[in-house]
Amino acid sequence: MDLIHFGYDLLKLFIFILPAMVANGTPVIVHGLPPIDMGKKWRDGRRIFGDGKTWGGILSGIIAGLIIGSIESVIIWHNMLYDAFIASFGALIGDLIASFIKRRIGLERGAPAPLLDQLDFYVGALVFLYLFDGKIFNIYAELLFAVLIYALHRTTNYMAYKLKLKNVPW
Ligand code: CTP
Ligand code: MG
Ligand code: K
Repeated sequence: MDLIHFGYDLLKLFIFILPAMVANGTPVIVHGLPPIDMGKKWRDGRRIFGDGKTWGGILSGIIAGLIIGSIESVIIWHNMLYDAFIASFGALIGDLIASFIKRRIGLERGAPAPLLDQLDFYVGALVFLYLFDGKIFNIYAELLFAVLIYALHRTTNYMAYKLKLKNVPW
């Protein structure tokens, strides 16, 4: 494989995923307002999503993703706002689906679910970018990025825990 082309594919993926990464991280710091499920329970008696998914988190995530998209638009001189919105929205939906799955298998809010916790937003962003933006990326770039995101997620969450932004280090 041509290294320069692979480098270009990685950079392209990075530009499209960065708004999603920021949209995913912002709710940890800026959240609030009622929980998305409004406290409602599923038929199994457990919460639909739980208190870890709030409207404030969705709102702050979308806004932060759009800010990154605006900055990118200026840097690469190409309007990235729609792409940033789709990627951020997909990231937050992916995170929501992961919480739904966690509640259905009986995991409490904040309990660790390895791989799911770290990659939910990334898969959500990629799926949304494909479905609503027609974007397809180099699969090897996507896989390498998954490993990088996993490592970055573990590191930043540990730091957020040390800074007392999170109660658990995952
Ligand atoms: N958060 C939020 N709204 C969202 C996503 C995240 O308010 N849509 C905030 C919550 O304060 C949440 C924190 O960001 O606790 C960390 O997010 P995450 O790790 O995804 O949630 P958990 O608390 O671990 O809950 P779950 O078990 O459902 O993943
Ligand atoms: Mg968590
Ligand atoms: K998550």
